Amino acid sequence: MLHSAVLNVMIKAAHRAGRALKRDLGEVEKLQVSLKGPGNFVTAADRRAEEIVREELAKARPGYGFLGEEGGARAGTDQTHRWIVDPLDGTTNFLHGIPHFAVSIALERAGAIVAAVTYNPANDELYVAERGKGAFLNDQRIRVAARRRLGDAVVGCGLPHYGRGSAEHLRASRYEIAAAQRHFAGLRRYGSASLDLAWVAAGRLDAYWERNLSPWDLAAGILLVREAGGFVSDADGGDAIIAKGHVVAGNDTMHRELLRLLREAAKQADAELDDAAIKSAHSRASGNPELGPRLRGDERT
Ligand code: LIP
Repeated sequence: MLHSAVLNVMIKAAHRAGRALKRDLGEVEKLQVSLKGPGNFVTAADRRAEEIVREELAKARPGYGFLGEEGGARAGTDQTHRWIVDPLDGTTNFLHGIPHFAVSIALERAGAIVAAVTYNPANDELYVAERGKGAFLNDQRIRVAARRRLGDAVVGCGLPHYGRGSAEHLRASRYEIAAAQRHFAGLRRYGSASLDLAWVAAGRLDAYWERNLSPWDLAAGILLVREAGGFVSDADGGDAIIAKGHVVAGNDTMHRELLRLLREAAKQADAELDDAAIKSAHSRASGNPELGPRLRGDERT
């Protein structure tokens, strides 16, 4: 299949980094059983993969800026182009030997994502898109799923976990999960935002949402979903996905309905907080020393 020159550069970089990660995954599997675990090794693998991607991209387009998860932002001489790169999205999966992670590369031109590559080296699945040219998985055209009934839909999400996410985020996610459980046929949490978005583009997931993400988790996936005919926005329904770090994606119906459910969940979470604050104020006013601290403790969950 014929790709543009710049997409070929991105594919080459993803393949090279992916090959290195696949070799490293074998090592990670051995290190699982060691007392020290594979932590340091994975950090080094992540950095190596970013270096490979950066080097490969810089060879072809030396002036472009670069934003990577590991090395941060590097300005280029060309002010209109920037690579946004996650060399290893799904680090926790990788660390545990779970073969669901990706090298994700996006090209931004004058603030808009114009090309995207997301590659899972473990199963050799390569997702690519260019603005206006459609989205492809291993050279086959992909489209978002056509399902309209929430009760038939399988939806992906990302959830706050140990060391990640504020108390507010945790509280909201409890209501979001409950809403998803009430309405959808299935809820999945795979641990790699770039692949979740690629899977929405490929019609495997009917919809997906996650908060608290970074630009490199999101950039390529936004274009993949749009080029596959899907809708993607921030959780407020706007276009500030990268700036706000939250995302909702699906076909038009799923996207709209998921946004609605998330708004309702946010209201319920706010009401819980107000309720706890009122009860706490009452207990302080009535001088009940038992009730106040206990309720304040509940707020922290
Ligand atoms: C993960 C992100 C991933 C997201 C997960 C998690 P990890 O972090 O990279 O994209 O879906 O919720 O936050 O595993 O790479 O540290």
